[in-house]
Amino acid sequence: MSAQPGSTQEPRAIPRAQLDRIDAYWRAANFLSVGQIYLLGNPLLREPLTIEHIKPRLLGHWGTTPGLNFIYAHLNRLIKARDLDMIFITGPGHGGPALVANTWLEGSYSERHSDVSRDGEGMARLFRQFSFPGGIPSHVSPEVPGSIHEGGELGYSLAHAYGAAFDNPGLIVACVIGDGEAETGALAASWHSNKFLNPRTDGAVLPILHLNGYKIANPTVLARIPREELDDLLLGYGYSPYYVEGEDPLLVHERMAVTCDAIFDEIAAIQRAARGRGAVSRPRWPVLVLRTPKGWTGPREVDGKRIEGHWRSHQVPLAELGSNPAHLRMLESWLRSYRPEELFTASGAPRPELDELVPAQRLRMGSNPHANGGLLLRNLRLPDFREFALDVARPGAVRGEATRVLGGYLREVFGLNADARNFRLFGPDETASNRLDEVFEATGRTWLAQREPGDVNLSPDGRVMEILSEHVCQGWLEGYLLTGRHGLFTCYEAFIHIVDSMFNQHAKWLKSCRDIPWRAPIASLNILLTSHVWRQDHNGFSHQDPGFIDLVVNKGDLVRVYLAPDANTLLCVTDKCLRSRNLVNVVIAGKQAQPQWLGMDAAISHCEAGIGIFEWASNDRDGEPDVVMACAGDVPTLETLAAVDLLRRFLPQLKVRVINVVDLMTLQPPEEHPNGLPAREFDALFTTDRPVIFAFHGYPWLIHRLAYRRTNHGNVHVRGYKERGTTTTPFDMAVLNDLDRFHLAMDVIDRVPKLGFRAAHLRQWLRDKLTQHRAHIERYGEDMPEVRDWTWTHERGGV
Ligand SMILES: Cc1ncc(C[n+]2csc(CCOP(=O)(O)OP(=O)(O)O)c2C)c(N)n1
Ligand SMILES: [Mg+2]
Repeated sequence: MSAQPGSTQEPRAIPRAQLDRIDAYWRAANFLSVGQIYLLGNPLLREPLTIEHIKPRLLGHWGTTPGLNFIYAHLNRLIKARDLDMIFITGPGHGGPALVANTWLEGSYSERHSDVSRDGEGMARLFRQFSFPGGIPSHVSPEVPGSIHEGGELGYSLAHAYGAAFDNPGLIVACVIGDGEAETGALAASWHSNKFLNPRTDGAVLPILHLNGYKIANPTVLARIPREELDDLLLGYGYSPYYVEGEDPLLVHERMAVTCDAIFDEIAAIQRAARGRGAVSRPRWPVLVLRTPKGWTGPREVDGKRIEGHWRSHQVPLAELGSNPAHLRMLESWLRSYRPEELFTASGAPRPELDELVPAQRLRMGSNPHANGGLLLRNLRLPDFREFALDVARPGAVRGEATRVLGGYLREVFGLNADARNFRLFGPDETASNRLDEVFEATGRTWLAQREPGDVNLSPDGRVMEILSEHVCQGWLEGYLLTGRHGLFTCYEAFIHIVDSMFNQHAKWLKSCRDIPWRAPIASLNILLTSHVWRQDHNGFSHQDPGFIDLVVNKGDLVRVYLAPDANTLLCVTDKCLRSRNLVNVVIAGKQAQPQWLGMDAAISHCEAGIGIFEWASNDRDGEPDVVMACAGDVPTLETLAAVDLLRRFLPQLKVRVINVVDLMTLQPPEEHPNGLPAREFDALFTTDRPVIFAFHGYPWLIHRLAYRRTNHGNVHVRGYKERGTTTTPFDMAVLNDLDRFHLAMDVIDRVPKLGFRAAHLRQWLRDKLTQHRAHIERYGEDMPEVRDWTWTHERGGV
């Protein structure tokens, strides 16, 4: 009888010896997991357990661990039997002890951490180091070989798994999903990734829904709906569910082995069919539902309360070892129930019988290079971005749409890397809206679901990945990067907040990797934010939020934030981002037509420094500036230049210096960030005593946060977004937030002491302009022509 999807598998003939071997392996992993949580000494229980052998603080998570160990052991059998190239993603990443135990058993751990040898001494270290000061974290952190997923923050396992599988046709990604994790929005959306996986050119993902019934202190939704409903759900997501259930280990081993054979036969058949002739269609991929008790094989009951098969097993089941001798005895009998004397040699190494389940060196999941993606990383072939430059004969002479220009460059990136198949663009349905649609000349939108005649650019081979879930976009890209490829995520600025926390987690991963020498560098996470706060002409307030960068800068030297004032600077910074490693790069650039300021040579110099004086807009060359006008972001740059234009026309004696910031981190001191400008250079630019009017793309206080230690900080006055938004004209958005040219010019009058009463006439004229503006837009519904059509017309260096 072969296993059929949708039903629990009846036991069938799998040689008993094989099942015993799997069981021994599982017991060894369980023993090693419990040892990590509890033991400081006496690792092999060669003497009776006493309180001196127990860690003073018991930290970790038992409940999920036996299930993870169970799955790992069975996957090893399949890898060996079928020579599979497989990685393991642990959704419930709090089950760190399981993955540490398994990678130690198979030898991968000791190869990466030579001090934790595969013998009794190493086992003692293995136990001691877990969740211990100076040791390793409790989760499946980067220290764990074979991990690309820490799993501390639940929800992203399946998106990571698919990201890893894209363009890796030989790879199988086994992905354990906690039944609690499955309640998250990110995970719920990730099931749909199967509509984006090409069975011919991508690998396979095997989702394993770990239905252990509980979360921390509650049952899980999916464990408490009728089987038919769960079946309908998974079928509705487009999968073929297979079920393995039970509590009796030997029976469940048998069911698992039979079912996994059927599943892997099915995966092989799907791939064979797709890789033959004919059109590629979307298969119904298998999903495995494993329903076993939480805390399986642990204490059944403690102090009259149920533990095994209950949420109480989630963390550390026996917590009063010091004060309650009965607990200590229970722990000892729990550990001895795994019969360690049958599993480990006298010296503490795993017995040779266990080795029989360990896959070949290169196929061990803890040593799979896909899970240390930097090892497989190939540089992108990048076109010369100068070839895509807009010709800007003089500042303001032409108008252009920055992201449209970038689209041409990205089209070429796709073309040059078509054979390498290692670059993808991710976004929630906005590639065209963000005006990057030239990429569709080189590739399509990935789409394995149904297609209809009116569809545009949908293709099973497309490399532009659009799903309306920022979580899934971000998760796919992370998985893709962590397995050694490259990509770019484009997103509306306001909605990138949806992945705030995912950004945090990825940055933490990168930071930890810095201290792990065997983790090879990976391509940076590149995020392009466009359709930004200042130009939400169609959408208004809900779409206006520039706060993502406030979060991003918390991650210090791991991040770069680039605010491109025009198209050529956007080309420069994007090229830089695609070449960088181990960073998160956030680029903000507009998509709307606006005057272009820098020719390509000027843009390159400007981006190289990250900050600089716009000489052509300044008139302080012969002396000291009376005021510094700083700007960061495309709309603030435009308004600053328009303000400078007014000031120079009406107050020609005023010496104005214009500074533009492309690389926001230059504002930080160099001790805080590698791109920080040295104090002397900063003081030379911003002076030590002149007023600085700073027009900023985001919330004003970010500039103060970054620059608060600078000498002239007391004179820095920042204008930015102050949460005044609506559906209105582009210029009115600036006016509502006091960032417009008239307000900026008034700020100068108010802040430069010598102007005072001399500039009173101009100040009044500016004030009246704002009144005219209001009347005009309320009457005509668009900006005054003198505002809308303004551009820079001064000759270089003078009025
Ligand atoms: C996004 C997120 N919210 C909350 C938590 C806190 N938390 C840690 S484990 C856990 C329960 C997880 O349950 P499940 O996914 O079923 O895992 P398992 O039962 O295998 O431990 C929760 C809520 C978290 N880690 N991540
Ligand atoms: Mg659970």
